[in-house]
Amino acid sequence: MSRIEIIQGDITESTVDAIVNAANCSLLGGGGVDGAIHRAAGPELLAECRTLHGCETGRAKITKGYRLPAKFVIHTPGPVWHGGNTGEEALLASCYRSCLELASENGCRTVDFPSISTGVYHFPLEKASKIAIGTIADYLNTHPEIERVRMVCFDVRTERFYRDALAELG
Ligand code: AR6
Repeated sequence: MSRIEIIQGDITESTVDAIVNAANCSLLGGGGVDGAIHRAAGPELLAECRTLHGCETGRAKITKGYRLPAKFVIHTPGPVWHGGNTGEEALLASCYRSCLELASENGCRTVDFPSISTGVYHFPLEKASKIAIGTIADYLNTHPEIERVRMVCFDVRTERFYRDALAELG
């Protein structure tokens, strides 16, 4: 059975070891899924984020989940899409890999991701879904400690692209 699953839903409701936040480099909150996570986690999350002094695009940092059902939040700033010639694809893959590495280091067995960079940052959804699924599958191949990774898609269109990308893996 595949350890990668695609669901539609709101990631702030995920009861898992870690959810991923599609953040920005300040790590001080924003709109989209970032705003929703900060609202649901409460002000203690922002207080911990202030101690982290930001994060580079493609890297990740971990905090507690506070009022969220998830134990941890892994914050990763995805790349802004500038047309594809500024390393966007490698940076997006690096986001997924960095988050999974932090999950492993912190004993997380279940991890939920949102669709990083495909909202305000305008990364094309088809490309992003293939990079996400490919990078997650590669990581899971060599890391049995992670039991399940889900893509939590906020809307049906996003869900369809991730389902197709997963189906292509075979
Ligand atoms: N659960 C799951 N997915 C969600 C939720 C939710 N509650 N809310 C939105 N999404 P975006 P980005 C989806 O724009 O493109 C922020 O201001 C959304 O429909 O949140 O990486 C940050 O601070 C889309 O499919 O993230 C940054 O400045 C996906 O999450 C910037 O936006 C990502 O959309 C990051 O932009």
